[in-house]
Amino acid sequence: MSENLISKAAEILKLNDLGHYTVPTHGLYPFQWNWDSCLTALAQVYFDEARAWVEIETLFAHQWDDGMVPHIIFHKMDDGYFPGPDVWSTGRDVPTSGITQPPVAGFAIRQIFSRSKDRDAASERARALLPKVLKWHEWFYRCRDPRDSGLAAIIHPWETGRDNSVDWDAPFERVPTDGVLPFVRRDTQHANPAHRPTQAQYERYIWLVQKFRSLNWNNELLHDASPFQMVDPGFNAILLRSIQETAELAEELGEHDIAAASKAQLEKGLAALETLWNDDIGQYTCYDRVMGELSSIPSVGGILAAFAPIKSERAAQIAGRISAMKDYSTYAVPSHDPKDAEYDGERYWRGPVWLIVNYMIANGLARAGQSDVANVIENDSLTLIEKSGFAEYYDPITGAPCGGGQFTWTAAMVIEFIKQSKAVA
Ligand code: 9WN
Repeated sequence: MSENLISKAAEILKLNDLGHYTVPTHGLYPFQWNWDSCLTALAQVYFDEARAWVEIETLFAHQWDDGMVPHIIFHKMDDGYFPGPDVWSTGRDVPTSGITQPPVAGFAIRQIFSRSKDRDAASERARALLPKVLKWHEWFYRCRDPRDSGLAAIIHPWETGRDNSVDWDAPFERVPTDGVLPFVRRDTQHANPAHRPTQAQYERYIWLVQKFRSLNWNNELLHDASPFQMVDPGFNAILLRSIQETAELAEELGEHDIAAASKAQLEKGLAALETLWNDDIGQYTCYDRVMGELSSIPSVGGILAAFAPIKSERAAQIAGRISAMKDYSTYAVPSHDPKDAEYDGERYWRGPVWLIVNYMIANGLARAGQSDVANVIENDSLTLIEKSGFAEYYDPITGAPCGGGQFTWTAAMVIEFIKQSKAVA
């Protein structure tokens, strides 16, 4: 059974592999996406170590001089996606978007390094990537935390990767739409519009892009100029876990300066993450930096915080929260609490289950000793695949497949779940 799933998943990785990078799925997303690539490389390493390194190296070849690693690399033109390079207009030789995505690269690099059989090549390639990863992490604290709070903000919903989460509804009221140039969406031609963000949300996505473009993508200015500055616990948790893995890998490779810098970031960031704990709902929640308010929205962003090395007491509370939601949803972990009025089981990040999120939560919980809930998440994830194939996301009640199909990171997570659970067994 699991061998069969692995070979089907491997076929999808191959289908979407363009040699030095992998597209999330043909048609809907025809370029390289940042966190998709890093999570995909986790699975590539089981079949071809060199190929896994190339996936990450290609991404870092497009790192900006200031340290940012962009969220999309437009390696070759394809007008099937909006917004394309002309809208971003970042002025790069190989065009990229001008914002970033959850920094899971540090985690991925350490995992690929640990699993690699060719130790010399792994050391050499990891050593070359380490300073670049550190530079990216430093960029977050310099450009996205100008008041030194220990937490990085996102300035566009696409940066968290949870594009239309309910978390962004209130701050989006501050984002105007006047001056947005007319555009034609392409996503709704590839996927069911009922599974995608609304037109009103797209107009605000584009207003922010135009605003940042008018500031020449100068990251010294963008944070303070943005009416949208949100501190997402899940995003910060990914950053912190990557920082922790970077510190450990750097130590292993004798890169003591990188290790020391990373440890200092980790200590400060973990203490700051704790300020996002929301006792009323028993999970972390987002903080609106413009308003100075902790939100009370029950989205998966605050559950994903389990990916960071949080205190075991917190991991236990998050495990409890997932179990409680399981009583009224069939599959763990919904991206939004089904009991909340804003829940929508098929619309993207407003309810559906995403395998990458499940993987990171399960991984963190297992490390924190919460293996019962981690196993529930893994079983639900694999059941969804058997029932509904390798979709982009799934309705947490019916298990129906939503969004794009033949999805790379979904396939990668299937391989990762199965291989890792064998490694533990
Ligand atoms: C915008 C590629 C990406 C993921 C994101 C997901 C979706 C893009 C879009 O697809 O976002 O970046 O156009 O909808 O929300 O997490 O990285 O799979």
